[in-house]
Amino acid sequence: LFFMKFTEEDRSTKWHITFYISSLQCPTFKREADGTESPEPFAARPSSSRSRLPNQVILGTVLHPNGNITELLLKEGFARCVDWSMAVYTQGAEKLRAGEKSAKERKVRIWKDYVAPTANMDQKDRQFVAKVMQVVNADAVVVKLNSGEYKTIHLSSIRPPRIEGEEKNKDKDKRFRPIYDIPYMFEAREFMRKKIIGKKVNVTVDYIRAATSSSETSTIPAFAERTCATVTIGGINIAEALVSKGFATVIRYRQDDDQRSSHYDELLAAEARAIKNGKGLHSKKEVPIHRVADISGETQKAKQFLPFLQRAGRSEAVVEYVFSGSRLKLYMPKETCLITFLLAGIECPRGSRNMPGGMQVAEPFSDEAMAFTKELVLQREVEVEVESMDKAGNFIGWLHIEGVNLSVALVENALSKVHFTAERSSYYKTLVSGEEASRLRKDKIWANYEEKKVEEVVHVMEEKERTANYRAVYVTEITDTMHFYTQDVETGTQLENLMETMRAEIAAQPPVEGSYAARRGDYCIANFSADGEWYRARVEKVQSPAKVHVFYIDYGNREIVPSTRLAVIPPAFSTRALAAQATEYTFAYIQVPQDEDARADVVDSLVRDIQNTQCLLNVEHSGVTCPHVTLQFAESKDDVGLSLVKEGMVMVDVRKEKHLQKMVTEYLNGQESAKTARLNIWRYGDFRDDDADEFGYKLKK
Ligand SMILES: *[C@@H]1O[C@H](CO)[C@@H](O)[C@H](O)[C@H]1NC(C)=O
Ligand SMILES: *[C@@H]1O[C@H](CO)[C@@H](O)[C@H](O)[C@H]1NC(C)=O
Ligand SMILES: *[C@@H]1O[C@H](CO)[C@@H](O)[C@H](O)[C@H]1NC(C)=O
Ligand SMILES: CC(=O)N[C@H]1CO[C@H](CO)[C@@H](O)[C@@H]1O
Repeated sequence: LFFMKFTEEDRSTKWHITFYISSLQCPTFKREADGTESPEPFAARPSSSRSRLPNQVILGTVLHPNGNITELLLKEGFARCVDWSMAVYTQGAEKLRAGEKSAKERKVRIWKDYVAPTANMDQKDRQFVAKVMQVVNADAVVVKLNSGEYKTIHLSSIRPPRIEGEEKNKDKDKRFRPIYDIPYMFEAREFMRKKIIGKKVNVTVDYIRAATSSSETSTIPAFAERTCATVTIGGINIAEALVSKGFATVIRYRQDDDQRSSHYDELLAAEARAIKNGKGLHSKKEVPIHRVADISGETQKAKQFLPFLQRAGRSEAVVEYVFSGSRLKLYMPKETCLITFLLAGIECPRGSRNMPGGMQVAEPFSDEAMAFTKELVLQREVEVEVESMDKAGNFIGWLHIEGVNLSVALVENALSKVHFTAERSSYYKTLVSGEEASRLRKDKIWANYEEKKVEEVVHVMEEKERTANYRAVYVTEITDTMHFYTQDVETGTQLENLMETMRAEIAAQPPVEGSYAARRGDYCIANFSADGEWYRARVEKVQSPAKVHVFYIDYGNREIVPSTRLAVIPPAFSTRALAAQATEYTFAYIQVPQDEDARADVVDSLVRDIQNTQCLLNVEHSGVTCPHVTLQFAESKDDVGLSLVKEGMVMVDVRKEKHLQKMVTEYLNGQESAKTARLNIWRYGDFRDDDADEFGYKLKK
């Protein structure tokens, strides 16, 4: 709406003002090559001879008591929206787009042949929720669909930061890495990564950009086909957020080009704001520079850096790339460097690779291991503990993400084996028990394992009879995983004597508090919190001087104590004088319930029945971490494991060795009676394989 002010003399003049209805373009007359003009469909009769916009125009809206002319023309398919003018339209742009949209959908007038860019797509392919697995550069994401399939999605209508060709080749000696070397690319990627990595997003496909070849004669595509979409999280359009921060710009289109974002006007408005506020790419300030030292594969540099990382303890890192299940590229933000990192303690199946002797085929489950690692850590913030380095300058260590140790997780998921070098580490026990569980489940890499092993065992042991040499032991400790520690009753007095003299000697010459520096693996004496007495112990881990993890070698229990409660072990009482008295065992013929609650019930009942009591013990067969045994109550001579089976608290682990069959049968009979009586785990009946999972048990086939 506009007003004009007329002077006295103007009143005598007749005025004719031409102005344009803002935001519209109506069909007009095209000038043909021969100079004649021909009308586009639905063009009005020419009222004047001009066919091009003059330099200075007046834009306006024509209002009529019946409504809004602009909206009406759009809604009836007489006109289409004009992008540049939409941006200056002060209010209600969405109403105009909606009018145009309605005309398109109804295919009226100029839209009679209109086909929407995604018209031939299924609704479920057009709009869906998916999980973001990776942020690619600064304008695309890889998402995981509900089907488990991965798909690359480009953000509609935006262009990421870029630089021209020559810039790129400026410094020939330096490897060009777009993410760090293109101004604002890193900021853009980080912004997206922090906001959406690992999260569920809404994807609305706007258009599919067809593949284009690099030249008319070439068949090599310059661009592969792209799925372009509007990606939102919690109602925020990621592309709009990027543009408003000045981390991307908006692509301009031909007027009739419909291959664009469904929120195109918002993108334009965001860009206008970013320009006005001098954000990011529109800023007049110096561009932020990321001087990143790439020391992956640089042995010399890596060597200098190693002690620094080792001393640092846990360091922050972002996983930039996953080469395989156990090989990663990390960005260390504090140190601003890139390193190659290998997971310690495990043997991960290798993918196919080129070797001097030819192509090496991939080991089974190498792809699964890689997918597992990618899903868990790619582009996530993690913590690493660097332990050492290999000859090629790759760092080796442990990687933690949200309380999960990746090496342990791979082993627990049957995607890696424990490597012997893990023995020194404080994660060894966890690794080994994870491996044992995977093997029992015959999962993935262990699918064919047991048969082979049992055959060997049977072969060696066929002639052998089961030996039953029960000896008296004292059960001192029961762990959460149903392992237990015992002392031999026979050497019991020796231990008592040793402790008595040791304590007397220490009392006579008390250690200076705080003089002891704990080191992993060392034997020492520890002042046990429960009774304030000295016991022999071994340091398992030094988290900090205030948190030292100790293992009481004569009793099998563990504790975290400050180093002030520790002291040097007097040599006369070392393990040479008397070996560590606690020995670790686990039960033969029974499966440790995987379900935590079920396991806790069993452990409670064991603590009640046998902790700090004398029992009889017989070794049945060897195991990965410790011997598998049967225990008998000292008085009744009843079998402890069998009574658990009979109560329906655990399931039988069926051993195949011939000489153990009599025991196995006895246990299986006990299990049948528990099933019939529907005791404990059998209270819902005999569950099938599928249910077993749910209850946390694995039945053997
Ligand atoms: C005409 O449309 C514009 C934009 O949608 C709006 O701001 C204006 O209020 C409308 N006028 C009438 C009378 O509907
Ligand atoms: C996806 O969109 C729906 C409906 O618009 C909304 O309820 C939901 O919260 C959105 N989800 C995400 C992850 O943004
Ligand atoms: C063990 O430590 C406690 C508390 O620090 C102390 O009171 C006690 O005397 C210590 N015991 C021995 C035997 O030194
Ligand atoms: C110290 C630590 O982070 N340990 C973790 C290693 O990974 C396992 C399994 O993922 C976790 O249970 C441990 O807590």
